[in-house]
Amino acid sequence: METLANYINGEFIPPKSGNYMDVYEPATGQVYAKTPDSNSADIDDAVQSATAAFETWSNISRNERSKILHEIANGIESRMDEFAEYESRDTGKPLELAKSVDIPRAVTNFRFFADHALEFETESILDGNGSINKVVRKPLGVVGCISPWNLPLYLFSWKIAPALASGNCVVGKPSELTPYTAFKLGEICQEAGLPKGVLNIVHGSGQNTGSAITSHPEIKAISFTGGTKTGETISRTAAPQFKKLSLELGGKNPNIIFADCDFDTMLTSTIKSSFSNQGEICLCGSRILVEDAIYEKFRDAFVEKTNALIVGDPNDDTSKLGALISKEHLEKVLTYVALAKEEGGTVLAGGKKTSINDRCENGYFMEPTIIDGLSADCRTNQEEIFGPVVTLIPFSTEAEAVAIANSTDYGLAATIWSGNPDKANRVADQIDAGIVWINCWMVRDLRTPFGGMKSSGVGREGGDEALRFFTEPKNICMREV
Ligand code: TXE
Repeated sequence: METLANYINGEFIPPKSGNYMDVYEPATGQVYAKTPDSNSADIDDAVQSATAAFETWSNISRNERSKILHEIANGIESRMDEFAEYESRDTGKPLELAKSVDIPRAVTNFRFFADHALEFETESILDGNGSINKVVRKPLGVVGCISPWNLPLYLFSWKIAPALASGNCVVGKPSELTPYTAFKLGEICQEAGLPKGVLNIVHGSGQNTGSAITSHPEIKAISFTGGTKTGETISRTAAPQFKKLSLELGGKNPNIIFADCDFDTMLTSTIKSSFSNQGEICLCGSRILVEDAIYEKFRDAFVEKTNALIVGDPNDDTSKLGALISKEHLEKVLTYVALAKEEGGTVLAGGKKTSINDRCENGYFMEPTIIDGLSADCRTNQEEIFGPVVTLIPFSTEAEAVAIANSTDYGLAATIWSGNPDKANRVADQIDAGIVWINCWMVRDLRTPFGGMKSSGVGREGGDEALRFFTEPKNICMREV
């Protein structure tokens, strides 16, 4: 059995406590590795090495930093298949998805910020009375990046890349459920020539390792993606220390389908937005709002397509859904199906745990599930399930669709399907969400702001927003003599 190590000051080292946690392969239910459960002593070491590296890293040219980030991207790309296998093994997601989305996007994240940091502009303001204000942006110092299990390297790199590109040194922690690609990233950094201590990857639980990062006085900012409850806990520790905080939290995203949409394109996309990555993407559309006029037509076609999706071994090319992340998470998702029934819902498709033969017989698989007949305000329609479960809700007017869409505590993303651009834009304008897609889903330009409103988070990632987050502006006002 493989034993993972922390990557601190450019070296792979064991946790000081000697404590480890089991890493499960969700598709088989078997433990395949041990990962450190690091504590504050390990975080102290990581912060110390990051602090020592900061002087040099923040002062080398942006071009130099950019070159090294490109080398990291190249390194991951050259081991694309291998990394995709690791990611699929850790998460249970189809290998094909890890190959086509997760790992390519991690490569793109490093490339994008390597280039974008070179184009990042600062303002200078002339006041008309002979003074010039020059705004300079300085890196913060040592920052903490904490990421979840659903898109492990994708989301880890989405934080690390802008932090490094803007001159910070990082103490990063991947989810303890999916540590492997972050562990291997250490090798890539060594090969890419990233100076020691610039990036430190410390493994462990949220309770021990995560909270040691959040509470460390020398860590100037926390960039976090994960559950809303965890976001609250982190805020309680970090806010009184006046750390900068970027929190990307949960969602309960509406997918609003008007009768005048392009039905076939909408249907194909809605299958993806419902069940990609077993529904374990914060941007998945979990509440499908359908205009009365096409409710039955949509319901029947959607059920048919959903029933045709193959849940199977992530290594099989035919599998569209793999395993859920853990036994506990599978049980949580099944509990929501039971709750939906109690709340008066009808299960139109799926609803059950499913078994896959051979090596996957003990894996955490579940049928893609569709439920209708629920009120918009019941718990099933209000709480994030984060699995392959969607609900159908009919509506008759634009105003009703907007009211239902906005009726949850969340405000991350929304999708609107309509052949009428005026209507689609009017509705988009009224939806409380950080991202609204019209006639598409998951189309991402990395320059755009990414994040949520309400309980879906604070702050934005992506493009200039991320570089602003990881830097501090200083205004230098000079009076011309
Ligand atoms: O998230 P956690 P989990 C949501 C989704 C899911 C729920 C729980 O609803 O069911 O979150 O998932 C670290 N201090 N999303 O359990 O616990 C933890 O170790 C510091 C939405 O994975 O929030 C991990 O590295 N860190 C989301 C990271 O936080 C702590 C994607 C996320 O873990 C900590 C994933 C603490 N006290 C889940 N406790 C999205 N929006 O993309 C935990 N962590």
